[in-house]
Amino acid sequence: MFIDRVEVEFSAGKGGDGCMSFRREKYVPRGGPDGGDGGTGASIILEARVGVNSLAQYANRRFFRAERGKHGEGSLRHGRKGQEMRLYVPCGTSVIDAADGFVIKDLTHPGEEFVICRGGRGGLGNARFKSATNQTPRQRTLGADGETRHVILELKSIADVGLIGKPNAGKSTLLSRISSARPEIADYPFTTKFPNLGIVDVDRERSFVTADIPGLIEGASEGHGLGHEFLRHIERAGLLVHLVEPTPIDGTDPVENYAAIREELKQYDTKLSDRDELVVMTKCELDPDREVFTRMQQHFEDNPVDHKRDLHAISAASEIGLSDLVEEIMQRVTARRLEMIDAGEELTPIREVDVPTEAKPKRRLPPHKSGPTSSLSNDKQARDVPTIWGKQSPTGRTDISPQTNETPDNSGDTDSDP
Ligand SMILES: Nc1nc2c(ncn2[C@@H]2O[C@H](COP(=O)(O)OP(=O)(O)OP(=O)(O)O)[C@@H](O)[C@H]2O)c(=O)[nH]1
Ligand SMILES: [Mg+2]
Repeated sequence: MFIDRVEVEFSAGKGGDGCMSFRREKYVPRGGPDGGDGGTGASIILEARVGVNSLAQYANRRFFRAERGKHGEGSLRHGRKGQEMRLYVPCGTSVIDAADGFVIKDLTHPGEEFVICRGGRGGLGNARFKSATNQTPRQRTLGADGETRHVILELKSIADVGLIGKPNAGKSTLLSRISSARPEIADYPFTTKFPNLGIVDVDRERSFVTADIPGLIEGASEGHGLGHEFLRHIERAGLLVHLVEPTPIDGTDPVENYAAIREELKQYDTKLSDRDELVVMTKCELDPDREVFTRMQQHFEDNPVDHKRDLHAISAASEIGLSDLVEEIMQRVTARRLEMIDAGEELTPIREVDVPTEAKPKRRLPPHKSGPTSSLSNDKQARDVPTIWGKQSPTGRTDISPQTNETPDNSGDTDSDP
């Protein structure tokens, strides 16, 4: 299930209470205060991760509570701190304050993380209060409450290109032809109900991410069709590819359809309607005389605002114009990426393999196994081998006597003695 907006409440763990205790032991007079501190409560951390594609794990759970710190105990034992709670979200998730609506954090890069709720501090045990003038302190403090936050998690997909157009225009078909994504395709409107992302590999070095979203219709801003909420998934895209089919099944005029979708974009956000746009006439084999194509060109000439828009004709079915379109998109995406780099912005890696991973910390060996004397380690010493005679030479080697089981001949020496 694809979920792109959830409302949840996060509560960090409470700190453990400090302990009040005195050492009482036989033969230990005046043992003194020995109450330990409480442990810190666990914090909640949100981390963006490549491979997490939806907020589905938050859909059926309203509250997330982290572990509390344990209380302190006597004999100066401190309470254990709570185990931090790390939650993963897709790259492109905005964390929004539910009450005031401001964006707390935008998690766009893989590995980007932040502490959304900090755990409460543990209380102090009475041993902390001892002093020359307070030798039997009966004070201790209680653990502090952890932070609580009521937030909205909203996913705005990260894509370089957004495909827009009326239902049935051929958006999903185009995505399936140029990338390895396999969205649902059918000859009825609103086949696509949630965004699909696909990576288009132009050649070995160059690739871009494309987002296919549900079809827009006139009045989408008033809730017609599937509404226009899903336009947020192309908000981050630097280039819009507007698909227009020449022979809509509902018999509407393609040029009017184009103008209606432009109007819907303006209604959603003027920033989105001002974005760089390529207009693509799909199913061009159904318009052999290029009659609709010419009318579309005429429309751009008549409308100074739309004058600069490039018009392409493609056919996903007969693969006409696809490679030219992909090359044109790649060039525009590359130009935008260079602009972003010049502006000091960081580019988001598009594949898991592109994400820099921290080198694994080397396992530390104890000195007797890693130092210069490691060869003398007990592990590498020759083992005593039990023998039938049970005799061992001082070098550690077992002396094997001849089969006759004779003892070394010392008698001669003895005899020679005077
Ligand atoms: N003849 C022809 N048909 C096409 C072409 N491209 C797509 N189609 C057909 O057009 C129909 C709609 O295609 P989709 O890709 O599902 O259209 P969509 O824009 O994703 O539609 P929604 O998801 O409903 O918004 C399907 O039956 C496709 O087979 C083409 O180049 N030529
Ligand atoms: Mg579709």
